[in-house]
Amino acid sequence: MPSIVLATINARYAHAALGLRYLAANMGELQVGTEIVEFVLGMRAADMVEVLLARRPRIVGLGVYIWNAEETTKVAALLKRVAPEVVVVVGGPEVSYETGEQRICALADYVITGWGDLSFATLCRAALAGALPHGKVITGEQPDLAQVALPYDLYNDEDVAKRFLYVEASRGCPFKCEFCLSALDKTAWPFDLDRFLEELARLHARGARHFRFVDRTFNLKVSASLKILEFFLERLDDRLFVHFEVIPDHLPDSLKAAIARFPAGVLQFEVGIQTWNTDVQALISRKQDNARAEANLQWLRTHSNVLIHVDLIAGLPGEDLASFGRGFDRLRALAPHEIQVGILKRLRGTPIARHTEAFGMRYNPDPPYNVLATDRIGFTDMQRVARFARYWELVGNSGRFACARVLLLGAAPFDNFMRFSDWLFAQSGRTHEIALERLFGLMHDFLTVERGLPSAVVVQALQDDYEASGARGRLPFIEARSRASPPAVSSHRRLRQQRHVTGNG
Ligand code: B12
Ligand code: SF4
Repeated sequence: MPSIVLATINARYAHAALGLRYLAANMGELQVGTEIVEFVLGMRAADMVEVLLARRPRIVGLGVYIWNAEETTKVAALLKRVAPEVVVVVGGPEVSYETGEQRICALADYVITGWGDLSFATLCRAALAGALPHGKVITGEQPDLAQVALPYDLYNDEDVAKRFLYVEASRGCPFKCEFCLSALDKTAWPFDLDRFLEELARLHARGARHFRFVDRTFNLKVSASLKILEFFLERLDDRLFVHFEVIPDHLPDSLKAAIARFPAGVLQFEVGIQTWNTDVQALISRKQDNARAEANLQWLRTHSNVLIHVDLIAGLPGEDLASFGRGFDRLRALAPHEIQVGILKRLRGTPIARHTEAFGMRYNPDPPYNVLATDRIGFTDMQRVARFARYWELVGNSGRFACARVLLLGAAPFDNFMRFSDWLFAQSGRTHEIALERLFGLMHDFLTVERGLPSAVVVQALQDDYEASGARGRLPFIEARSRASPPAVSSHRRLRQQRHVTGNG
């Protein structure tokens, strides 16, 4: 039985927790008595506590992040109620700042802020020796990365076969974007590259093919980026998939040459644009050369096979809806594979808080701390943007409406999609769980009735999308409508009606 359990609630099963594996890898002599237990959002707190207590731990360490803060608070509360003798330690980005304001910190016996790699083991040693420290909040020690044991052997065979494997070639970020927690880092610290690549090679030899780099900026130090890309170029196969977070305005020719050698389906870049508005960029201390970013995105789209996801943030201080819309259209013109529209969040500890009063920023007091209104975007419009973001995932990013999307966006993507989004919500009253086939029908109605596009054109586009999704036969809403035709109508007339709808007549 382990005496120490390290647990967290992941956003989904596919996301394995790298942070806990670092802690476990650095437990030293305590490692044999340490077990990692991972949960997934949606599980009941009492059931999680039962799983934890079944291990009869003396210490439970909980990894707390924005996506699991509320659930983990419930776990900590139940744990301390049922088994008060268990020492509960919390750590992770969510409890690294504003600890005095959080119920989970009040419930826990100890809070380790920041890096936990070495400090968790130190605390456990003290606790097991009966020498518990007095203060509750412990500042995590920043380790010399050369001294940190790498955690990759702790990915088990199931992780290797079925989950995203998070890997880390560097920690920290030298930039200071005020909405981001990494703005608090002084710089970026690299792991020894050869040592890291040896670990990657071992994972690859065990069958791992899905790697996600958590480095804040993969292309910061080009010599290291090139070496990593070379590593993967030497191991290309049909299953390989590698994800990187990339800054958009830094793609020197040597890097482009390496990127261009990858076939389709291997590389995915998440590129933060966040805003094109230079006044807003200045306000939030984001240094970005827009012209260069634009040229690089264009290059990636036309000269490489990289799958490009670009992030935009709505609700930044100083940005109104019109400016956000212009930014969306500017990005759309560059045709990235996905645009990820996020609503600004006030993450605990981030410097963006300094703009709260001047820009009338009203944030949700509970996770995910999304902005509800600003002096330029009122609550009602922010709600509209949030629905826009959700529907954009369904229609714009899902890849299911490649043909119909062209009709939908037309020459004014933001305005047209916002109109669709408002209409769709009025019709359906929901942003989740809209059956795909119903969505096809609603798209048809919007494009024909609201936008006045010819039915034949719309049906053809939707039918093409439907077939591209692997479905056979006619679109179900057309089928349903033809079935619903009154029996008195002659088959000849029914056929004519049907042709009218399908555009084949
Ligand atoms: C992977 C990831 C995700 C995954 C989820 C992973 C999972 N396990 O489920 C996905 C893609 C789903 C995701 C989504 C989001 N994420 Co995210 N994500 C990350 C990312 C890139 C990597 C995390 C990681 O493995 N880091 C490497 C390890 C080594 O660091 P670490 O986890 O921080 O762990 C260290 C310490 O925190 C501490 N520690 C960790 N656990 C414990 C436990 C104990 C007991 C102790 C003592 C210490 C300790 O010690 C570790 C070693 O030093 C980070 C950025 C980053 N590079 O860290 C952002 C990050 C965690 N995400 C962040 C945010 C804001 C989000 C989103 C809200 C973004 C959005 N869409 O707007 C969403 C929320 C999703 C939701 N469902 O609500 C913020 C977190 C803010 C917060 N307070 O938690 C981060 C830090 C990014 C940032 N720079 O702002 N994310
Ligand atoms: S948004 Fe990206 S570049 Fe800016 S501080 Fe965060 S990680 Fe660094």
